[in-house]
Amino acid sequence: MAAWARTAVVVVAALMFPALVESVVRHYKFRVVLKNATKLCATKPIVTVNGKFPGPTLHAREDDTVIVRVVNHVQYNVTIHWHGVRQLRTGWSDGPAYITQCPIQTGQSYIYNFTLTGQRGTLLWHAHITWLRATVHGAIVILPKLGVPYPFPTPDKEEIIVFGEWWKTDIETMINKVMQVSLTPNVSDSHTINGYTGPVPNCSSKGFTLHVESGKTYLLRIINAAVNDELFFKVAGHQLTVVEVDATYTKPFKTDTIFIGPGQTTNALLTADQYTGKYLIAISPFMDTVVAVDNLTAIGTLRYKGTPAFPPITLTSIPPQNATPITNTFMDRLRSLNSDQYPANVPLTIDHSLLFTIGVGVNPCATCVNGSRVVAGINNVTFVMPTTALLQAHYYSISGVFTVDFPGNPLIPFNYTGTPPANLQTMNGTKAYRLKYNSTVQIVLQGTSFIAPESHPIHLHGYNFYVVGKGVGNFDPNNDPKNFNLVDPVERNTISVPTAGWTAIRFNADNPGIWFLHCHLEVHTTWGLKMVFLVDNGNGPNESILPPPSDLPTC
Ligand SMILES: *[C@@H]1O[C@H](CO)[C@@H](O)[C@H](O)[C@H]1NC(C)=O
Ligand SMILES: *[C@@H]1O[C@H](CO)[C@@H](O)[C@H](O)[C@H]1NC(C)=O
Ligand SMILES: *[C@@H]1O[C@H](CO)[C@@H](O)[C@H](O)[C@H]1NC(C)=O
Ligand SMILES: *[C@@H]1O[C@H](CO)[C@@H](O)[C@H](O)[C@H]1NC(C)=O
Ligand SMILES: *[C@@H]1O[C@H](CO)[C@@H](O)[C@H](O)[C@H]1NC(C)=O
Ligand SMILES: *[C@@H]1O[C@H](CO)[C@@H](O)[C@H](O)[C@H]1NC(C)=O
Ligand SMILES: *[C@@H]1O[C@H](CO)[C@@H](O)[C@H](O)[C@H]1NC(C)=O
Ligand SMILES: *[C@@H]1O[C@H](CO)[C@@H](O)[C@H](O)[C@H]1NC(C)=O
Ligand SMILES: *[C@@H]1O[C@H](CO)[C@@H](O)[C@H](O)[C@H]1NC(C)=O
Ligand SMILES: *[C@@H]1O[C@H](CO)[C@@H](O)[C@H](O)[C@H]1NC(C)=O
Ligand SMILES: *[C@@H]1O[C@H](CO)[C@@H](O)[C@H](O)[C@H]1NC(C)=O
Ligand SMILES: *[C@@H]1O[C@H](CO)[C@@H](O)[C@H](O)[C@H]1NC(C)=O
Ligand SMILES: [Cu+2]
Repeated sequence: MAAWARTAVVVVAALMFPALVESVVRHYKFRVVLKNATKLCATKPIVTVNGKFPGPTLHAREDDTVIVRVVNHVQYNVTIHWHGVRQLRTGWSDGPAYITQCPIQTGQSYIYNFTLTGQRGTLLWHAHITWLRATVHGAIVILPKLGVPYPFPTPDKEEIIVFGEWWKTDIETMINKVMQVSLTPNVSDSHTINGYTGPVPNCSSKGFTLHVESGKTYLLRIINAAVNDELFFKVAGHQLTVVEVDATYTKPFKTDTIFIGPGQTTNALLTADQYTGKYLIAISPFMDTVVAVDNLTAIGTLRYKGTPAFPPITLTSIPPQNATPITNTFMDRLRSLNSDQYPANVPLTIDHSLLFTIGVGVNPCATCVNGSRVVAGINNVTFVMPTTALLQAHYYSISGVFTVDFPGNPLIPFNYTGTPPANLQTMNGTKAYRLKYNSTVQIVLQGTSFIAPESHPIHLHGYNFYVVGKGVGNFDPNNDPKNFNLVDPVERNTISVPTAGWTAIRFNADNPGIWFLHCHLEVHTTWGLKMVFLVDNGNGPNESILPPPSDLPTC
């Protein structure tokens, strides 16, 4: 054990240098510990990895194997999810609690072991149990294979920029209390940029500063690790060139505003084309419906080398909170690079054509405030968390844990974005939708207007998907597919489905296992906006789930 730990420390130290020399096995040690977060102007301890907020960055190259030993030293159950990592055949390392693994309990440890295949760019890791990911998250940087250049001009420097949300109150206590009586969770007290809060009353955060030199180009690796908020990002006086999202290359385009949902990542080039000065960096929330949101703008500064001590700061205008057109323009401009080297392999024939309604509902609840509970669901099913991990239940054929009757289409079609029906109740269940190995899937994610229509960032584990179409209102199966982009649609793992609208995604089910699909607004996941796919093993030698590791936690 001691020798192993020593190796890990040496390797982590070597990774402080950005030039990773060869494709290897990279070891990390994640100690989950309480830490007083000084950047957050609070003396209250938060749950962190290695005492850092945001947590440590995983640096690796495409084709590397990453081994992370997670040791739990806090009073909470913990799991870690490597958000966007394909986890080909290694679902045991995916991380969502009770879906692919039982939690790592206090005092226990677990080794995540996965290979980065066919991906390069920026992703994130985060806790995937209760609301711990608010403070337990960090960046994953996957460099191209050694000798393979970026498909864009090589930047002079790279910077990681992580957005988050911060609550003054203890977040685990809050969510437990809220769930007992069914209240709407409090919105956060501040957004954060690399752990620094914005201007919060009675809080003297020094704020995040990005130091630049005139004439140089920076690759910003931007991560939205916020819990519930889709965000806009701007840098005063500078354009950004988007080159990659969710660890897939895009056709480059220039923009002054980046729209980014929780769980999404965006790489953008920023050229320091001014001489000196200070420029405002701002993140602000997007919310185009009547749902409460943390409406504070978090700010930082971009500062040129050689700028005198107290320069005036160049400001920028914040997009209106309900700036739906800005989100649409941004999403519509995202296209796969689709080059010979990085083709867009969009499935052109579809084996499973699914329509999933996504939204909230209201169920009776005797012990709740007002006698009812706000829930959420997909195709009218509110997902009930099991107490045995589904991947184990599947692998060992343990019956009674879940059923494979998740409806592929609404059982009762209705006007999804019209006047809601009088009955807003949902069904309960731990249901999976089963897919044959290598079958092709199209899902139309259809927002509903129950209570309030809302934009939902939907995340699929184990896969990237192509975003072939989107629109407002109800999906029209006769006409909308005529406008699908099957040539160069953006490829990603998380997509914001527009408020009272729909988004169509396609993927090839070439990764056997149990894979979670859920809203990445934690409030909606908590309410049940989640389901799983069961993807069968194939017949070939490399088409089955690998056996579970010997240290897999038990429930
Ligand atoms: C956090 O700070 C408080 C007040 O200074 C102190 O009492 C407490 O021990 C600290 N906790 C940790 C985990 O450092
Ligand atoms: C990681 O997984 C590989 C392939 O299954 C296995 O050979 C290796 O021993 C594992 N490493 C650790 C540290 O568990
Ligand atoms: C929610 O916020 C309100 C007002 O800001 C505060 O009084 C209350 O204690 C918070 N609730 C929880 C559970 O933290
Ligand atoms: C309970 O009902 C009141 C009155 O209709 C409403 O204002 C309040 O938001 C409801 N509370 C919850 C938790 O739904
Ligand atoms: C800020 O601190 C002052 C003095 O301690 C206190 O009176 C005031 O209520 C605080 N304001 C907020 C918003 O917490
Ligand atoms: C932000 O939200 C609070 C309530 O949560 C509200 O009182 C305030 O007016 C809002 N501010 C803006 C600028 O919308
Ligand atoms: C669905 O509802 C919308 C909004 O009320 C309405 O414009 C539309 O005509 C309705 N569609 C159908 C098929 O009834
Ligand atoms: C959802 O399921 C509940 C419970 O079975 C039912 O009462 C309700 O009508 C269903 N709603 C829809 C839109 O299918
Ligand atoms: C749904 O499940 C919850 C708890 O998991 C339970 O309290 C509720 O009664 C169930 N509702 C229905 C309609 O089965
Ligand atoms: C998967 O399906 C595609 C067609 O969609 C086919 O070209 C490919 O050979 C299949 N791969 C395997 C491993 O069966
Ligand atoms: C299976 O995987 C191994 C190791 O990655 C590889 O050497 C072998 O060629 C693969 N076999 C097939 C049929 O793809
Ligand atoms: C931690 O996980 C175990 C196994 O599922 C469970 O029995 C226990 O109740 C959990 N503890 C907490 C505090 O949630
Ligand atoms: Cu996730």
